[in-house]
Amino acid sequence: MSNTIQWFPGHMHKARKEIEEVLPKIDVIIEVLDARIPFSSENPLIKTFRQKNDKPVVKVLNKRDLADPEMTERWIEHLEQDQGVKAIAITTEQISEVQKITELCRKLAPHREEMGKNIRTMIMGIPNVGKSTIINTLAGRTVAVTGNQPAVTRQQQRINLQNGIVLSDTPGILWPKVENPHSGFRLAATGAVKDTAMDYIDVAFFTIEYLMQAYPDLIKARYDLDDDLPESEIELMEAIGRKRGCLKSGGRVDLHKASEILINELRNGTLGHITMERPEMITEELIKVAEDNERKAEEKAKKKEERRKRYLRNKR
Ligand SMILES: Nc1nc2c(ncn2[C@@H]2O[C@H](COP(=O)(O)OP(=O)(O)O)[C@@H](O)[C@H]2O)c(=O)[nH]1
Ligand SMILES: [Mg+2]
Repeated sequence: MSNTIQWFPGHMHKARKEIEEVLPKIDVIIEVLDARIPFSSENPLIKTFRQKNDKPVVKVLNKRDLADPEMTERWIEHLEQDQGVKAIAITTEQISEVQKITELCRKLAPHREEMGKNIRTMIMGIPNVGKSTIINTLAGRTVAVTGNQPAVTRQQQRINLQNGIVLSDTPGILWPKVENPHSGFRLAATGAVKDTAMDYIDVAFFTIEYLMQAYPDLIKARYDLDDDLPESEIELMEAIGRKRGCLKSGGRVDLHKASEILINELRNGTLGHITMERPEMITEELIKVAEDNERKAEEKAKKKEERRKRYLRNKR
């Protein structure tokens, strides 16, 4: 299984340097996450920034309109266990919800208001979580370009909201995590990362495996399937394909077409309100990723030792 999300260490380094330069003049970080994947849509650097500079953070779970409301509640509770963190779920479709972000900023930096000074905030997050839409909504006008923007350097935005809050955009681009392969799949499935070189079929199989245990009723309802869902991912994908007429000559199911349908319907919400990860799943995954890394390191050390022995033998 290959993880194909583009990762540019050079860009990352530049973003990091630029952010670290401005952070001392920031009072509150506004970290925007995708409510469907609150863990996978994090950028690991933000936590480092926050802890090193001792900055409070508002974690905004955006696109809650697509997520499972019960899971969103659990994520908020989980995220707020961290010191200096307030979490809120919003959809940019509701202006009143977006405006609540500024209320939380005030709660996190009361000393600035007491001094009669603006609260200086910085909005951070991986691409596509809705940062620009939030900025425009708070500004009440279009100041940031939204939608599918190529990863180019733009001018940094800084807007005085005229309500005691100054909002700046992150300089540079913060990429999502790439170490956890599950996160890669979830980012692709939700459309957080669009044109990955990932195969639709791989993404769909990963997705259906999760959905068949987490949201079987939504799958049954959407694809008009019997109460007993097939046990394997491939059978289920075939059943979905047959229901949607994705057939190749000879009557075989066109798995690629079926996969596209599943992924598109997940992304645009027609499948229902779905959250692709739960707090307790993540703990297990992180342990596994750490174990995998350790195993790889051991294998590498072993190979190195074997090479060394071979070399010494040949020399004799
Ligand atoms: N369903 C849904 N889509 C949203 C929401 N907020 C933003 N989007 C969409 O997400 C995409 C990325 O938004 P954008 O603001 O450009 O994200 P940025 O890359 O973080 O600046 C756009 O197509 C937005 O219309 C939301 O609350 N719900
Ligand atoms: Mg943007």
